[in-house]
Amino acid sequence: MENKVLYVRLPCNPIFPIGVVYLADHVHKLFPEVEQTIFDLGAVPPLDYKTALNNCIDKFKPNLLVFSWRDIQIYAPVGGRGGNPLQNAFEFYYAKNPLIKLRGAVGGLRLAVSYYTELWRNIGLIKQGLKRAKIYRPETRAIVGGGAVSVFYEQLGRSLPTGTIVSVGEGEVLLERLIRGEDFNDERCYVVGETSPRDRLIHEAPAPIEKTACDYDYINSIWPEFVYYLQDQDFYIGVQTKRGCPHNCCYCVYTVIEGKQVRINPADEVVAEMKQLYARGIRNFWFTDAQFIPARKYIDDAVELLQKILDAGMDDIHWAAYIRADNLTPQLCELMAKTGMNYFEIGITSGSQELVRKMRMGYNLRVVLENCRDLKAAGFNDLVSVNYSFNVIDETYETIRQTIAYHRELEKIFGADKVEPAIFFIGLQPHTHLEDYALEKDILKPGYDPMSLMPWTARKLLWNPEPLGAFFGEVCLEAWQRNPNDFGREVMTILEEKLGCAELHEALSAPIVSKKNQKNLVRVN
Ligand code: B12
Ligand code: SF4
Repeated sequence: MENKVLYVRLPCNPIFPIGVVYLADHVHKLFPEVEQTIFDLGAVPPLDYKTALNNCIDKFKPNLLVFSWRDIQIYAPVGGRGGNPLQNAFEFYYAKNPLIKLRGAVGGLRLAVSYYTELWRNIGLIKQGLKRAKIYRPETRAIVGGGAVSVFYEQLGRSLPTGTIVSVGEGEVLLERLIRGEDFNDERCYVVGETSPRDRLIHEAPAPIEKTACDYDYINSIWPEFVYYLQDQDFYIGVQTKRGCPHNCCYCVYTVIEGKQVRINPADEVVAEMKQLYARGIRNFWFTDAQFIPARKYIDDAVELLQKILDAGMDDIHWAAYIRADNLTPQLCELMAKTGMNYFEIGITSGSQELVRKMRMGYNLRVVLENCRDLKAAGFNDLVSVNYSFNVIDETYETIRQTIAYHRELEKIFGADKVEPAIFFIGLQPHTHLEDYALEKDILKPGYDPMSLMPWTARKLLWNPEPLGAFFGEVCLEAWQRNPNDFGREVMTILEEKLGCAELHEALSAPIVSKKNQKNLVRVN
């Protein structure tokens, strides 16, 4: 019997399901005869998940179920699906007032319930889907992948049905092999109950495939709900322009999931893809790259792409991305402003050059400031989100003062209302240098469960170690109390009230430390 592939995007906040769209497009280009359907649970009300999935399977009768699971981790300084996770956790851990502590405990409990409910619900949907599809095609296989699976592949396998293929990173080649009926054991995957994940599986390099423009006419034909994403004028549709990030930031797993080898999607193909969306009325694009300009040597690629976007006549679009602002030139800044970049996130993590170096971020903060000035001069007048994660490693009152000085300088450049300090606390992820560091320092024990939301584990995974942990806890609690709607700015204000502000030159200089004395953030891969 012929292959029929059903892509199920598991429930998710309304983010465009670019992963399954690209997979379906890739498979179609290689195997035009294979029938495919995309079913997006992100566009279905929660009460209808089970029935809607059953109906879809009854109608389509697939023999390959491709489940895409995007996110699991929820620590963020914003309201998540079950409330504000960071606030709840901090109230529970740090509040002195017993009533607030209790509120934190209740909130945390509610959150834990919602977290575990979502986890088990998604696993339940995979089991249910597989069982249903087997009624029609007993040989049906389930394969799971996506961002969440890539991070937690070792843990998730334990709860999935025997025979399920658990995939890490990009799924294009694995699907190709499956459809051809070829052996796929050397791909970044394992089969529940049959094989175990190889040691350091996630560190294996992804296959170097060259991406071509997604064929949205075809996608439209296999995905009736596509139009749902076209209706909202404020919605940012994902377009990938490259894969991979060469950096080594201590807490980051993107560089491992996507690999360190940067693979550029040809600019003409990216533009051809955007033009199809543009023709359907889309004006907002999110370049979903781990970093839009991963290093200086990719500046020319970014210039080429943006110039081609202009040449294609798409001069009324907006776009956003993660930007390493150390890799800009005046020419690129001009093109960014001209092509309508209206939001970007810089993940400098700290405004202290010394800490930035210790965290292996590879940023030169002075260069970031110079480039931001160029960007402003080029006419950029929109929002910048600067991601700070306090207390990652070796934070002191002095480095906090430096971060404040740095942030105030960014405000001088862009305007205080345009620079949004996004205060994150790192959610420790497996396969990162920070995990190695935590294990080495005995903060975590080998065999810990990185998915656990039990308070004793979560307290360590939500990275805010002592001696400064309690201090940050109290500052954040005060910020939520004073101004919950402008949390990030309020945190900066309180920190400045308490500690003052360093001179900018102190923030920008990192004293050279001899190798011997340098705090060792564990081995390099
Ligand atoms: C861009 C991005 C964003 C953008 C998205 C913009 C947009 N409009 O699309 C923004 C900034 C908005 C964002 C927000 C968040 N994000 Co985000 N984001 C990313 C990032 C960098 C790229 C995702 C992407 O679109 N890639 C491009 C597409 C093509 O790849 P893909 O979807 O992963 O699909 C490929 C593979 O995964 C695989 N695949 C996918 N499904 C399947 C299924 C099968 C069976 C197979 C075999 C393969 C497969 O093949 C696909 C094609 O190659 C990833 C990190 C990363 N580098 O992967 C994090 C990531 C997905 N985000 C993550 C998280 C947690 C979030 C947030 C929840 C953070 C927060 N706490 O607020 C939010 C909220 C998201 C929401 N649902 O509301 C996590 C998810 C895992 C986790 N830890 O739980 C990731 C992995 C980062 C991380 N390491 O923690 N994010
Ligand atoms: S630059 Fe960004 S994507 Fe790359 S390793 Fe650092 S944090 Fe991760």
